[in-house]
Amino acid sequence: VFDDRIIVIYVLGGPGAGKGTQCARLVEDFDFVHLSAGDLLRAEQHREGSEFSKLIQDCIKNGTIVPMEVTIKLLENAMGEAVERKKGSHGWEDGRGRFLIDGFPRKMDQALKFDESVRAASAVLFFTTSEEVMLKRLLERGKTSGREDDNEESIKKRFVTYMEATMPVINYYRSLGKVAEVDSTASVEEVHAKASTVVNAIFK
Ligand code: UP5
Ligand code: MG
Repeated sequence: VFDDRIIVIYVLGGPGAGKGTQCARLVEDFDFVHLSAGDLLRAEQHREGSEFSKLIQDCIKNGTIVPMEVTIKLLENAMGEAVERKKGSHGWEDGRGRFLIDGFPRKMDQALKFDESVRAASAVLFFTTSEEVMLKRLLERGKTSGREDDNEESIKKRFVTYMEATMPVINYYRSLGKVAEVDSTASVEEVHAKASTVVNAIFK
């Protein structure tokens, strides 16, 4: 469990909405540690001796959600390591640790569990655009990404999971007044400008 010096912002949005791209940009402006749940799962999938390799691979290919115990453990470990790393260097400027948790929580049970047992999120940064735009971006990326889920069949499944499991999470945080929505249809620069404004407002 992390105390109230740690600030967590969940970054959500459909597959290909631009979560990872925007998080990377926000890290440059604000002193965030960016943790992508998908990247952590892919690293675990390829870690030699991991007992979860096959499970993670199947879930990612089918666009389904890896059991939360696995993902939460990976996130918690990565957060702990980041806090230690920061202590070892000069630390966070104002003593407050800032995390962007990208692509998580994707399902209500994960949201409640993480908020309660790791750290409650202060806000949700929600990137939105049409499925048409997301599909186009992912197919384009698929030409070079090597990601096993950047093909039309997997992408369609990811969209279904997103609508069925993740939208309820966004609506839940919306009911708590925690969601800041950013249209991510425009260029990376334009979206970044809007996202920066939103993050500034969160820290006010
Ligand atoms: N691009 C980005 N922004 C652009 C812009 N404004 N204009 C033009 N192009 C833009 O962007 C996608 C592509 O679009 C890139 O090529 C980029 O250059 C371009 P990116 O920033 O990567 O979008 P992102 O929203 O991060 O898309 P990603 O594919 O990562 O989203 P997913 O949510 O589908 O993938 P994630 O890695 O989070 O999860 C993968 C799988 O892991 C899940 O399907 C699931 O099986 C599993 N998972 C879990 O089980 N649990 C978790 O908690 C998390 C993941
Ligand atoms: Mg991503």
